[in-house]
Amino acid sequence: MQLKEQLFQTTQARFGSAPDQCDDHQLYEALLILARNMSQDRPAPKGDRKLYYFSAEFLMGKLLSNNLLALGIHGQVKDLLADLGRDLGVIESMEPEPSLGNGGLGRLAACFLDSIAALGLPGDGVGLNYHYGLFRQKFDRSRQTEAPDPWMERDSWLIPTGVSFDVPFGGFDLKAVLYDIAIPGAGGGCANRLHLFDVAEPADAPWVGIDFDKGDIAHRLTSFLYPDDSDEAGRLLRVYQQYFMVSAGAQLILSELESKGYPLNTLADHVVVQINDTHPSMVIPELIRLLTARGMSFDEALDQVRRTCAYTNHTILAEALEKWPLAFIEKVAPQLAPVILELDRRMKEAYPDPKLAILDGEGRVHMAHMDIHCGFSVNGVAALHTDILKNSELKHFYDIYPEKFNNKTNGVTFRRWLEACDPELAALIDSCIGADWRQDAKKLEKLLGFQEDESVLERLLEVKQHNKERLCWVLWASQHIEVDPQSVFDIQVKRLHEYKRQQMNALYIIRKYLDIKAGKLPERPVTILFGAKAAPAYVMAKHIIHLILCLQKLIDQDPQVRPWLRVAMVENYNVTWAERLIPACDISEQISLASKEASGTSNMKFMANGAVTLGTLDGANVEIAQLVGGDNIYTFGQKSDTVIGLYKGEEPDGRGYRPLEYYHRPAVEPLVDFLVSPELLAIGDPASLSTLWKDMKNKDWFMALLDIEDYIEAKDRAIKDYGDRRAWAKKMLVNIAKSGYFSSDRTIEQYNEDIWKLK
Ligand code: 26V
Repeated sequence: MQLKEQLFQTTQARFGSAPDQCDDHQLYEALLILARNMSQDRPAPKGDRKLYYFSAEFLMGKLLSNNLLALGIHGQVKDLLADLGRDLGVIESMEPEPSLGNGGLGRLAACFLDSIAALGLPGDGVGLNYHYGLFRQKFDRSRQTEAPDPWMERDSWLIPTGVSFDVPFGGFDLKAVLYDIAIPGAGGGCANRLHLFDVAEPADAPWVGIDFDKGDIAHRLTSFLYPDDSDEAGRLLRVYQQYFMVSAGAQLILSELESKGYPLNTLADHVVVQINDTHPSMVIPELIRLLTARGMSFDEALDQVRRTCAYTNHTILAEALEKWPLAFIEKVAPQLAPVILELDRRMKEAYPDPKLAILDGEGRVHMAHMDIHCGFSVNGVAALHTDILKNSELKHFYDIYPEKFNNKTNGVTFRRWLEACDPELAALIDSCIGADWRQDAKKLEKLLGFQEDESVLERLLEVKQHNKERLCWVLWASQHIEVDPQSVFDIQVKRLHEYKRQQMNALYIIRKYLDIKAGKLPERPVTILFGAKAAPAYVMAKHIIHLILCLQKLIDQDPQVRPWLRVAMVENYNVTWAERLIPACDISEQISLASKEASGTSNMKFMANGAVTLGTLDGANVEIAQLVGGDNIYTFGQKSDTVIGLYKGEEPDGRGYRPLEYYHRPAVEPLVDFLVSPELLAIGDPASLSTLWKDMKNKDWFMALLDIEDYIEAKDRAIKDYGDRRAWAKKMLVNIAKSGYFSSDRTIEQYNEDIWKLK
C-alpha cells in the first residue's frame, strides 16, 4: 500500500478524519502509529547467538525522525506533508522526549542500539520503563528547581507484549510486565527490541527528585529514573529497581533460550550479556540462582555465567562505583545473598588480597569486583580510560586477569548526530564526496581533499552560520534570550559536575567581564552557552549553576559588556536541545580534569558538526587530538599522570595539590574573589556564592585553579584564530573528516569482534 494511503487509513481509524483535517499533534500520532507498526512488522536479525544489552538508562531522545530515517521513508513523509502544506519539523516537535537517562551513559546505550540494528546484529536492550524521566529543570531566581517529567502519552512507542515474569522480593512478589520499543535498523530490513519492564499497577503520581515515599515499591518501582546523586533511602529504591530489571531480564533470556530449543548448558554459546556500568551487575548472581534452581550445579552455573557476561566500566570516580550494603540485598532479594556470599568465598579462596574481595570488611558488595571476577571481559570506554583502569584503578584485577581487559572507545550514531540534526551540512558533504559516508563514516576522510577548495570552505562557514541563526531563533522563542549570531559560539553541555569543571568556564567569563569593564575589549564578541542539570542533592553543582545564572544576569543588565560577551544557560538541557546546539557550535568545551572523564561523547558529536575542541587531554579528547593534529584542536592543562600523582600527594613536592597557592597568583585571585564581589552579591545568594568561593580557595577537589591560567590563554587563542575565517574553516573541515572514527558503528563492530562474537 502507498504511504499516502496508509497515512489516510491511520488518521481515519484513529481520529475519523483525513490527514488534511488533522492538527499537528494528531498527525504526529498518526505517523508514530505508522512507523511503530512498520518497525514492529520487521523480523529480528538472524543468528543463533544473541546479545542482551542491560542498562539502567536508555536516553533515546525523540524517535519519530530517527525511525522514519531508519525505515527509509523520511523523505517521502516530508514530501507528503509538504503537499498538505505541513512541515515535518513542526510535527516532530509534538513528540515528548523520553529522558530515561542522566547523560552520557544512557545516550551511549541509545546510540549502541541504533548501530546494533543498523549492522543487522541480533541484540536487544533490557531496561526499565520509567514513567517520569530525569526531572524537568526550571530556573527560578537564578537557581535550578526540579519538576516532574512525564513522557508517556496515550500513544507512545511502547508496544505491550503480553509477556510478564514474577520477580521475588523479600516478603512479596511483583509482576514485571514487558513493553517493547522496536528499533529498526537503518538501511536494512530488520528490527531489534528495547525491552522495558514495568510494574503491573503503576502509580499515577508525579514523584520527582528526592522528595517521595519510598515505601510503596509495588506501585512506584518504575515511577522515575532516580538521579545519580541520591540520599540513603533512595539508594534502597535503586536496589529494588536494579533487581527488578535483572531478574525479569534474566528470566527473559532463559525463556527465549528454552523457546529456541537450546538446553541451559548452552547458555554461553547462544547468549552474551553486556553489563552497562554496574547498575545491572546483579544479573550475575541472578542468572546463577535461576540456573541452579533449574538443577544445574553451582560450578557449572558459574562457568556458564562467566562465559556469558561482559562488563563495561564508565567512570573511575570512587563515589560512583557502586558498593551496596549486603544488608540492602538481604532485604530486597534475600535469595540472592547466599549466591553472592558463595561467589565471595570462592574468590577469596583463590585470591586472598582484600583489594580483590567482592564483600569488604564493612559488609558492602563491590559490584564491579563481582563483574570482573565473574565475567569474561572488562572494557573501558576510551584508550586513556582503559589505561588508567589497567594501571591504577583496577590494577590489582589487571594483574590477575590481563586477558579480560580491553578498550572500546565510545562512538555516536552519525544518523542522529549528523544526518538528522545537521541536514544542511550532510547535504554539503554529499555534494563533495557522495553519500556513502552515511553507511561508512570513515569515508568522511575523503573531505581532506577539499582543504584548499575555497568554495567548499565558504559553504562550510555558511552552513555553520545558518545553524547559528537557527539556534538564535530557538533561544529567543523558548527563553527570550537574545544572542548575536555573528559572535563566536562557545558551548559547554553536559551534566553539571565539579570534575567537568563548568566553574572554570565561569572564571573565564569573569576574566572577560573584568577586562571589558576596564576597557580592554576581547578580540571579538563571544557567546558562551551552557546546558546542564545538577543532581537534586548535589549541592555544590547547584551552586555552580547559580553562579552561571548570576553571571548571565549581570551581563544582561550591562550595556557596556553585552555587545562583547553574552552568557546563556538553556533550561532543561536534553537530547533535543543537544540536536539544536551542537550544529551551531564553533568551540566545543571539553575541559574536565585530566583522568576524570572516562570518554565523553558530546566531544565526538561537536567534532562531526565542525566545531573545534578546546579541551584537556582527557577521555576521548586524547584520541581526537591524535586524529586531527595540533593545528586543529586547542589542548591545555596538566596531563592525567600529573593529576593522578597530585591526588596521591606526590607532586610537586610530596604535598599534593594546594589550591591556595594557585589562588594567590595575581592572575587568579581577582577572578575567584569576584564570586563574593558586591556586583555579584547584589544579584545572587550570598550563602551560595561564598560557599563556592571558600571551596574553590581551600578545597577545589577537581583542581579548577590548577589549569585556569592555561585555559584562559588557550581559549583566548582559539577566539583570536576564529578571525581568520579561511584557516578556521579548514580546521572545521579536518575535524569533520576525522570524526568518522567516532561512529558507534565502528565501536559496535569492535565489541562484536572482540567480545560478543555474534555471527
Ligand atoms: C555517577 C555518579 C553517581 C554518584 C554520584 C556522582 C556520580 C558521578 C558520575 C557518575 C557517572 C556514571 C557513569 C557515567 O555516566 N559515565 C559516563 O559514561 C559516558 C559513556 O561511556 C562517558 O562518555 C562519560 O565520560 C562518563 O562520565
